[in-house]
Amino acid sequence: MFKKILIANRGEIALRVIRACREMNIKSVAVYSDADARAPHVREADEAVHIGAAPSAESYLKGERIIEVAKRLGAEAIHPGYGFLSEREWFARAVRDAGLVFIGPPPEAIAAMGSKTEARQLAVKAKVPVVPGTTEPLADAAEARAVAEQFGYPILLKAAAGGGGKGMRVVRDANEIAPALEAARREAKNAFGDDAVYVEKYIVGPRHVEIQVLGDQHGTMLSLNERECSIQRRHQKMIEEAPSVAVTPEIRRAMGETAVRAASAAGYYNAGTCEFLLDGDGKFYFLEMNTRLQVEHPVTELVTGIDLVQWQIRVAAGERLPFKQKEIVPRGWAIECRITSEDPANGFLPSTGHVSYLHVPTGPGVRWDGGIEVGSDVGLFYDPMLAKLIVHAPTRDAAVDRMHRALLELTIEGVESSRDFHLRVMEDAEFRAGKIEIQWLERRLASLTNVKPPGETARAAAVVAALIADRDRHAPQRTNGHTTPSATPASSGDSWARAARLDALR
Ligand code: MV4
Repeated sequence: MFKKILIANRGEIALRVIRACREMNIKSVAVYSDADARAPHVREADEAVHIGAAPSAESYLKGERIIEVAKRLGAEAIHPGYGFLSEREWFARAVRDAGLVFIGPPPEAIAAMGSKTEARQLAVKAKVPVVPGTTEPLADAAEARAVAEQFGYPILLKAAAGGGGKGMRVVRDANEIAPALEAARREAKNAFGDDAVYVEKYIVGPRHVEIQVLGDQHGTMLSLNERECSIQRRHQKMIEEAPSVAVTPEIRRAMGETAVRAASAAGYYNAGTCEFLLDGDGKFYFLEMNTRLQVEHPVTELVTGIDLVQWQIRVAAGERLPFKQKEIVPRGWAIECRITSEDPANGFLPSTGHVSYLHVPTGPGVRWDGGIEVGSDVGLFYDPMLAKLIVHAPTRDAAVDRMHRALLELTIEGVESSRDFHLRVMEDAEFRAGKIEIQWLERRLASLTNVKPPGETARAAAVVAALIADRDRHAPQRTNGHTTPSATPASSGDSWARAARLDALR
């Protein structure tokens, strides 16, 4: 086993990997930018090395510099986390060429899955169902029209180099094809430096369901079953769960076998995720493969009991997976809420500030994978995700209740967060019934972020003003500028207690 691992990342995922290392008696090396000099991952690692200025292009994306640090400090392997260098083929290759181990898939598999058209060709060859469409980039609009006439409108133009919805255009009739193709090409060129676009039939109202796979370097590839990821906004997932209410044991087996076939066809090992669209009839289509550990991996860990990060490290070191597919049975229900520094009451505007108070939920079945603490400064250099709140319970209903309870316990002061938004989702009847698909959140957003009954905001503000006035009468010596509550209480039930608690804190 490795004696020392460098973590080429920051925030909650760096802490997650450091925790796995410590449990495995492996030394950890953190790297950090100017902005992260006092970040928790720097303190928790056994060693930490400054690698550059705050912008990620000058620090967390400096692959060669990070490899130099690993060699100098005697680390044998590098864990890339997610984002940053995690899906850069050149980095995985450079790590290998430096005589170190990249804790992830081989560079060849990253390259094969990085091109959407190449991934589709690979899938078709492996008899993996894909959405009807082309597997080669389009030459012109006439070609797209021919596909549309074969499968019917709407169609979807997609960037071959794409991901995250960039360079994507829905086309509803023949007249829209030419301008949509031009727009998709322009967007793809800007985002990926490659204007290749292909076409698929547009699937209306599907769920986004993905399969976690885990493979060793001796030919074992396992499906760790599905995650339901339909609750997303502008291609950013906000809530994930495992299992999915829409996945029957038959679909689970078929989708799992399909994901294993796709991964094996790419020569994959380590942890990876195959994304699918699942329609209302139980038909599923392979979309793409993410060749990294994903943000939402904890829900899979909680329902399978398998520590994905520890197994990533073990298989990277050459160990064999000791599990059999039939031993992997989902137990209970897990839900994750991404706690971001975005203000739901203000169009999810990114919020910045100094974390002046933090109360983290605990109690039965609650897990907090966080990257902030009291004293953290939340800026705009990196992703707005502050933490993930994850719960596990015997049933979906119990998990929703538990998440609601945990969110009520959560207090973050000094920066706006998505907490209240998540509370409203947990209270939503459609969400509770599991009636969700990829468009659900954007359709419901207005009502979820503005559910205050008329007059409640004013009433809540009046109560808070009275509390503040009362406190100031008893403690007139207060000096700092925090005289108004930073969060407007969002609904009855939790708002009064919270207002009083915030006031007591001040
Ligand atoms: C689709 C689709 C409908 N039909 N492909 C969005 C990002 C990229 N990973 C693929 N995406 C989609 N591809 C066909 N043929 C709908 C989406 C899509 C989506 C997929 C997953 C999660 C959220 C989504 C939100 C909007 C559109």
